[in-house]
Amino acid sequence: MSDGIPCMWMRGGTSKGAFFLADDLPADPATRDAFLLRVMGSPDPRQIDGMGGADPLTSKVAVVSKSARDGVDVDYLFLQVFVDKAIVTDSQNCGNMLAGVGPFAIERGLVTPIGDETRVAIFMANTEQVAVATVATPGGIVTYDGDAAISGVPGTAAPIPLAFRDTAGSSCGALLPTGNNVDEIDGVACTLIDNGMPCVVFRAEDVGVTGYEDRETLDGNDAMKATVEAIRLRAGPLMNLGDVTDKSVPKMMLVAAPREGGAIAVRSLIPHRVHASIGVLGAVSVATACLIDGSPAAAVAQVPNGATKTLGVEHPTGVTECVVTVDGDGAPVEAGMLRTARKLMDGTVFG
Ligand code: NQM
Repeated sequence: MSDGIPCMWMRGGTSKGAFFLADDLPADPATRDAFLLRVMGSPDPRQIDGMGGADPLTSKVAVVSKSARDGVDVDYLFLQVFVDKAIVTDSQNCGNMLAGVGPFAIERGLVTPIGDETRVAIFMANTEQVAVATVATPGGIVTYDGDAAISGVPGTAAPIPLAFRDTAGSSCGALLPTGNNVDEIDGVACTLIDNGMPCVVFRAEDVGVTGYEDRETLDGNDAMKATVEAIRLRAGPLMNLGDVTDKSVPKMMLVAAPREGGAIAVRSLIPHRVHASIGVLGAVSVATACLIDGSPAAAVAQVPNGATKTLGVEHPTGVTECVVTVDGDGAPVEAGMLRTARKLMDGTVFG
């Protein structure tokens, strides 16, 4: 497609990518996906002929439109553009790109700012759930400047608190899709869990690593990655996700005891590269796994008391705090996380 399309490039949380109005993109998904592959420069490990940053965390797309749903402002469809394969998938959500959706929707006139903080209710089309973002709009104008710091991003920016309800079973139909707290796959005790992101949670030591390695060290460990991928391919159908060969879920969460004052240490494969930090809904899901009796996560986690728990998820570049509220039976009912976002470019992109 030689004609360009209006596009805003934004950092959302610890991810980065393209934000489009749905009406600006081709309506036919195959034509749209071919365009997005060209925009990112995929498939190519360097994405040299496109805008992607040669990393799954910077090869992401948000498609936003005004919502027709009651009490909801905008609909958000997330698309992951694979770096080295010609795949564009809607099989997952992205809570990091979600942080950019509120500011983008206000900037594009889909939402009218109200006062110094504008609440934007966002329907996450991938999993059909609603998240609420609070965007700083002093004087009725979006600001990206502020004092909030999140691990994995240098400096500070305006805070964008995200609140999630009813994320349990977002893609798998139930928080624990097999009905079990623990399933054994290839001899490894795993918790198959979905509290916003389908995840397989297991002890790092059970696949031969400590869980404290940096991203590069784990990314270079081909033997560990092969073991984890075999578990993932078996877990997919058990989690009601079908054949996950060409899907970006489930995420693989290698856990260990916390060392930095948090609740748990995690290294996540998303699913073929190690995350530089941790996904938002991935963090919510692994934090929830810490609350599941007998799970590999609970065995090493430090969990605070009380119905509203702040659980620090330690990752390769810091600690991400996740607030999970549980009901009288200990079941998670609400989760929240602080994110920030930044507008990087607003213009025309060519595919
Ligand atoms: O889990 C990466 C990210 C994500 C997803 C991934 C995310 C989430 O950090 O909600 O944000 O797991 O593919 O952007």
